[in-house]
Amino acid sequence: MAINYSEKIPNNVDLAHDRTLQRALEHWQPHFLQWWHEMGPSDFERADVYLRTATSVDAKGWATYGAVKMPDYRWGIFLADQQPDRKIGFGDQMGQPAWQQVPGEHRSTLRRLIVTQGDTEPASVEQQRMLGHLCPSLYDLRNLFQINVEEGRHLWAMVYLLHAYFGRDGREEAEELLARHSGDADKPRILTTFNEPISDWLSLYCFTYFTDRDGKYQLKSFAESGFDPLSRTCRFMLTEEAHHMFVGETGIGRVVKRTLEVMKELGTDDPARIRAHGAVDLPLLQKYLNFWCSSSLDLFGSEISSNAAASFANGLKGRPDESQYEDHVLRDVSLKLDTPEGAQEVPMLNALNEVMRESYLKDCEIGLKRWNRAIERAGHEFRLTLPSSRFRRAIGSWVGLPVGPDGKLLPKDEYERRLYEWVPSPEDKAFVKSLMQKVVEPGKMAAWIAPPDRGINNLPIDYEYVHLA
Ligand code: BYC
Repeated sequence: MAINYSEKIPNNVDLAHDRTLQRALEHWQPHFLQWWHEMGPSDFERADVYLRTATSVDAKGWATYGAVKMPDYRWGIFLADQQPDRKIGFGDQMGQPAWQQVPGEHRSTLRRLIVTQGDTEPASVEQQRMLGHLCPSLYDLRNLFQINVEEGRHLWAMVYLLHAYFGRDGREEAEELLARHSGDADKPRILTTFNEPISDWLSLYCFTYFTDRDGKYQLKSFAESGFDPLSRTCRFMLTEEAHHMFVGETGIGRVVKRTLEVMKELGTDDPARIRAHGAVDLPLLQKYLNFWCSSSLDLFGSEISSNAAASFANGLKGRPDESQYEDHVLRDVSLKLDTPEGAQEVPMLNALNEVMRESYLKDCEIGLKRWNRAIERAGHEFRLTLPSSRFRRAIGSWVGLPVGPDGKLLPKDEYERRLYEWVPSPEDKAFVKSLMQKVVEPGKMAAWIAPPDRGINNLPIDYEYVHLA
């Protein structure tokens, strides 16, 4: 179904034929806009931004480009097309028809999952609120805003589900999604990573590389859900998500490229000289990777989780790309897990968070291989790595243990003494912050980052992607 843009809330769910739902969402809409005004990108409301907007959910219409002022962006409700006769693809009810309504017995679990997903979307916009003032180029500024408006739309996607399928509880949860705030002492966001400040662009690239990739995995696991409206919503969200990870991967790649140029120019790999020249030395980049990767690993939950087991067995949350597996019930299998107490044989159902975390880590390797190839080609020995999944964990069996990024247990005092060898110290952060000087001349880049290989939608790199008012 094409998206109807003449309505107050653009949608492809035939909202006009459900007056009660339409009214409820139209009541929430001004609250969302007020939140955007107060907590969204600071100060750029009058700028014309070259944004893509979905005009339909198919390949032709999902990316239509044009200059838009962000408050006028048409946030709406877009579900991927329904697959006729879709069946539940995993768990104890595998093969039964997918649910078009919420099964009563799974109501509170589904609501908790949808709320947790929904909470991350506005949280990320809040985290990135001030970055526009420090942008390394207009190209990057536009990408930031594209991500921000789409995270806003992903909030709409979850709020639609809450309003349409969870009655009064759902409407209350939708209000709460605008009331919690990233980093707020009294009402923080639900998941820890979404309360971490993102105050520089190196953090933004790491966040979009690692944390948005968790988003990809979580959305893929919901795309498998037996609750069909959730599956369809997440399938369309995934189309948009790819660009966010692209910003992360190419962003870090451009930082590496620029650093290698500076190293060549200066004929040194001495971090102090590279910093003095206004670029990010590779060991510093490694610390940022360690920080955001380890934080994002927590987002998969505990290695051994009865929540994960129940969600899978009940057909609510599958594994990403469930069809690639042979066994979709997992009642008779187990997995050996390394825990601080030694190897442990765990029913596979209870180990699904870990299964997902491991496939996520494999996906994370792809960018590292690419960046390391560039470093190798430039003739340097240094290699970027992913930290061990036991490092700096705040969730699961390794929580709080003094483990280094190589995965080895250390004496507590050594761990504490050396932590700033592995994650950014206050001085590192201050240095990175000092690099963040706003560059807004079309085609110009900040000195710490190389230009992208190409512009957006086949436009040149020096196109005026954001026309500042
Ligand atoms: N921080 O059995 P456990 C994205 C809680 S990113 C704080 O270990 P479970 C995006 C957990 O809630 C994707 N608390 O784990 C990216 C539970 O509390 P309750 C977001 C945490 O339940 C960038 C308790 O610990 N989507 O889209 O199997 C920009 C024990 O739970 C954390 C989702 O996360 C944490 N890190 O799995 C924008 C999908 N981890 O309920 C957007 C929805 C765990 O006992 N969420 N806890 O009070 C879920 O599927 C699950 O809730 C989790 C946890 C995977 C997060």
